[in-house]
Amino acid sequence: MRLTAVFTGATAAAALLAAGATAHAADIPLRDLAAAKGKVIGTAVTGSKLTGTYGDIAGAQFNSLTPGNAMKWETVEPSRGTFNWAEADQIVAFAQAHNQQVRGHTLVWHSQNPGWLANGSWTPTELSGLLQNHITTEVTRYKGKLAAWDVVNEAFNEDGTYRSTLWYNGLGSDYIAQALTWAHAADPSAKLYINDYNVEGVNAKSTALYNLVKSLKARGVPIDGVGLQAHLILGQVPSTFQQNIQRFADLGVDVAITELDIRMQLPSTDAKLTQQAADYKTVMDACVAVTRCVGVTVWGFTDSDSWIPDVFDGYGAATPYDENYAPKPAYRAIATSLGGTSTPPTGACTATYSVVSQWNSGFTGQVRIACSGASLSSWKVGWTYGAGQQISQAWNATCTQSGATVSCSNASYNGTVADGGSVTFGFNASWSGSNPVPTVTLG
Ligand code: 9MR
Repeated sequence: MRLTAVFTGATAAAALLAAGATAHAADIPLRDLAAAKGKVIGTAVTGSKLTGTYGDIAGAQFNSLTPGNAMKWETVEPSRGTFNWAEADQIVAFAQAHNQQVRGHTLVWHSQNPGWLANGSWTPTELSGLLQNHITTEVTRYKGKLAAWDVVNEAFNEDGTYRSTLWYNGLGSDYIAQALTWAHAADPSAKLYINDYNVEGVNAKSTALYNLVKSLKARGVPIDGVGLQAHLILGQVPSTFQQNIQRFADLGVDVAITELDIRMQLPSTDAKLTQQAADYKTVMDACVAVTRCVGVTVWGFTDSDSWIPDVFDGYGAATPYDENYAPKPAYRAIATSLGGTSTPPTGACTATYSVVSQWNSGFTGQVRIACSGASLSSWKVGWTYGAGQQISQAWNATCTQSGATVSCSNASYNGTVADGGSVTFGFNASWSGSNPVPTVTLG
């Protein structure tokens, strides 16, 4: 299903669907914009979440999926000889149903390996056999169904030396060539990549990767592409990003941006979101500019499904959609880079409805009114509840409900919304059965 957004208002007052919406009615889905440019726009996904709004957006906006964890060794073979393909199969089926590519991730890594493998003690022959068997089993299972595989992940240290891992320590650096060769034998049509982080700009690590790819090509090892993960920090897109993509392309391999996110210190502010949009655009523009850059995958499309807050204390808001599935300025930046329109065609104030918390019979909601390129001196927001919800109390606005129809207007002190500013009001309400998000109009 394609999501639709509702838009009204030819003046400064525009209305936007709230949580559950993707974007403006005039917007063309990212995947259609990308396809017109011959590019991939992908997202990492979690299989269990591929229903409801999450599934709708993943299916409607992206033409490629990467399983965030489902194809890693610890997931597919948690104990030796016992395989669990459930989540990986589910993601591949979802992708097929939505006419999407799948990027397999990842076959050889030092992390997220099952305990039996990581803690075992193996002779080089045993280790080599285990690796060959793993690659052959997994790649064969998905033969013909995957566009690409991140075969080897994160093989280098920051200084460009090989990372000391189970594989390097046991097999030497040629485990990389062997892994590629085995993967190619199992699925000759899948594009085979080496993937790493902190290799977006020209630096010691990316140069080591460059030299490796060059030598693999010279030896005739099947290597098709380089994955630049691009876990970036706000305001810190490397200045040599495009140059670096180009130098890999000039080796005769494809380049994919495989895990893009741009984290910021929380809380997010309008200024940070604007900077983030500029950073997303820089990354997208660099890929669009280089023919052999096949496309960009974001590492989770919503802030509610991002690894960042779990790992970087105090950081988050790294993806193009907020945690309520409202598209952020970064979403629009991606669209713009792919040839979409840069701003909503009319009106530049939006109202976004979201459920902040919910319990058995009640919930707390909020509406955020934000302006960009316009301002308001007073506002009125309305919606119609579809499932019998009833507001009991509101703050920072005066709300009335008549039947299913709710109307909220500004309090005496918050009618003004400046260009670039926002106002939020909240309310408590009851619900039963279901609590769907209504379409909000701002007038
Ligand atoms: O997104 C993945 C997260 O759910 C896992 O907890 C994490 C464990 O390391 O791995 C994340 O994905 C990683 C990816 O596979 C490789 N590059 C770095 C990503 C973020 O850690």
